[in-house]
Amino acid sequence: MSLIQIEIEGHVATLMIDNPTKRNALSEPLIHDMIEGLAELREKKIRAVILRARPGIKVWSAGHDVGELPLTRRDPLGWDDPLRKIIRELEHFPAPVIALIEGSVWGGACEMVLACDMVVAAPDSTFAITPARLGVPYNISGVLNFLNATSHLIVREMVFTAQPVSAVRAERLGMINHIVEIDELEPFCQTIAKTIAQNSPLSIAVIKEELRLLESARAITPPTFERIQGLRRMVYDSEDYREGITAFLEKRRADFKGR
Ligand code: LCV
Repeated sequence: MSLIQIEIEGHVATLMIDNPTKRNALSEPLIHDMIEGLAELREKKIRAVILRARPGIKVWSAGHDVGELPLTRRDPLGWDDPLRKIIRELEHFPAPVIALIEGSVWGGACEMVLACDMVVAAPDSTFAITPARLGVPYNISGVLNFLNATSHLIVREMVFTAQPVSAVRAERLGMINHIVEIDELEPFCQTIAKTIAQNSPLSIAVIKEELRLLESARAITPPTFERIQGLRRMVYDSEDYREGITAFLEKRRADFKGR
């Protein structure tokens, strides 16, 4: 059974992630279905996509499926990790993706939402960047996605505290486009999507790709990249990394020792 639902109306599609028992954790099966769904929408030359969870949801997505994070000595956020794949799919999708947010957004799902082209959120929704809560060494393009979404001071606060930020504060910071009352969210996003769909899909696709290329244009030398990978490896090889994941799975607070 698919973990997503797709509705198409003219040039606009709605892709709903739908695995509430696992709090829409970004598991390999869910991401597989999302990628297949986006491929279908690309085939149909859809001109705007609304990415949402079930109406009234309390947890939009709990982020990476922690049960899928490797406990062995392997990069948990490598190129082929499902989370990295879906973020690239959204960034490369030729039409704008509008994230319609209700409830709380956690960790890798927060990056996934911020990798969309627009974010429209209910007033009581929240956004949390959680690697430090689990002991995960986030990957460099993911950190860059956060830096492209808001100031370095806010990224530091969100990463170091791992505490949720309200939609009201996120909008004030320019991290999200609009706050809309819950019963207006769907029509509001549909109006934006239909407006986009009336414009040139070719021009939009090219400018979206230009923006992606410019946002990711950072000079980083091979030794610098290798040094960062070495630092990240020290973390995912550490006892703290294993403790963070084990504690989550055992439903207890992690006791980090700094080793
Ligand atoms: C697997 C889950 C998850 C989950 N994975 O419901 O950014 S990084 O680096 O951290 C990156 C690696 C990442 O994204 O990591 C994940 C970051 N996510 C989080 O830290 C949020 C973890 N989840 C929670 O804090 C709570 O589940 C929230 C607050 C989201 C919802 O709490 P609530 O009380 O409503 P439960 O915690 O009872 O969860 C319901 C079921 O979903 C599973 C959880 O294990 C439980 O499964 P069981 O019913 O089998 O016990 N679940 C929740 N989040 N990320 N599984």
